[in-house]
Amino acid sequence: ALLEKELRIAIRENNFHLLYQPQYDLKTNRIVGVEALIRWEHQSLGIISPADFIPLAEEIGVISQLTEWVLAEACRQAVEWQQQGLPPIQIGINISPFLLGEEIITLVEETLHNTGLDAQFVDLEITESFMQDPEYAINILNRLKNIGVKLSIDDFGTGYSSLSYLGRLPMDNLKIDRSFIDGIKADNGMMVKTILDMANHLHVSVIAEGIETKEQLQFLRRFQCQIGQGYYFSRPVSSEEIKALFH
Ligand code: G
Ligand code: G
Ligand code: MN
Ligand code: NA
Repeated sequence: ALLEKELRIAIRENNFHLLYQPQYDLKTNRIVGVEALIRWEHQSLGIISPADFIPLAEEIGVISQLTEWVLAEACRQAVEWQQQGLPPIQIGINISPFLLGEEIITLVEETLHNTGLDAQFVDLEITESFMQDPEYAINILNRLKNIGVKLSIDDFGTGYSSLSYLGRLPMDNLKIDRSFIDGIKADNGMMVKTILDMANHLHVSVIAEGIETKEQLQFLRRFQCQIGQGYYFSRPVSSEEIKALFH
């Protein structure tokens, strides 16, 4: 209850900030995108993980206000980077499955309009749990695609394996959950290879998450995974540090 109260206050006062984790093209080693990750540092409670407060925000019905802030801040930052002369990169934004409905369409449209960011630079990350009602999901996702944004399936492989309609989802990227990258040694990369193969057939590109070792990176390169992110490259960092990576 304390955390609930503090979360409501934090939302009212925008007491959050975003960190950005770079995503690398594994062929060229260039940064092609960043994932925006929300952070909450409470003045007396300290750092509270989004793994704790995002589910709470969903539960108490404030996730839409929170996402509104994340979207606006991430898009504003992307525009600022472009104005500062950085090459345009894509910005990954996590979208709670709770929000996927009519509301998110308007919110994305309005945010793009207000910030002036071109839709092609936004990559909405959506987990598989949203796909429980496939017909509904496909409808909403198609409408998001019509705005011009990119769509990624986040944490792929950990949710509802809805292989039967995966090919009907208008997805641009599939983000392999980091548990599979972590498991490369144990299973000789069997799962990763299988997912890469499937993605290839579906004409979606793959973003490998949670790359922590050189061996994992070499394996992913060898099997032509397109994009990677993880502590091996960089932890999530401030917007200033992202800028510095381009100099
Ligand atoms: O960055 P970190 O590993 O602490 O994130 C923990 C979890 O919180 C991850 O599942 C991540 O997707 C989620 N998360 C981080 N930032 C956001 C955000 O802005 N919105 C939503 N919905 N989830 C986020
Ligand atoms: O659920 P989602 O994939 O959005 O979660 C992203 C989270 O993963 C971020 O909170 C980020 O801090 C974390 N993360 C990013 N790279 C790595 C990594 O290499 N190893 C681990 N363990 N976590 C990572
Ligand atoms: Mn994500
Ligand atoms: Na993920």
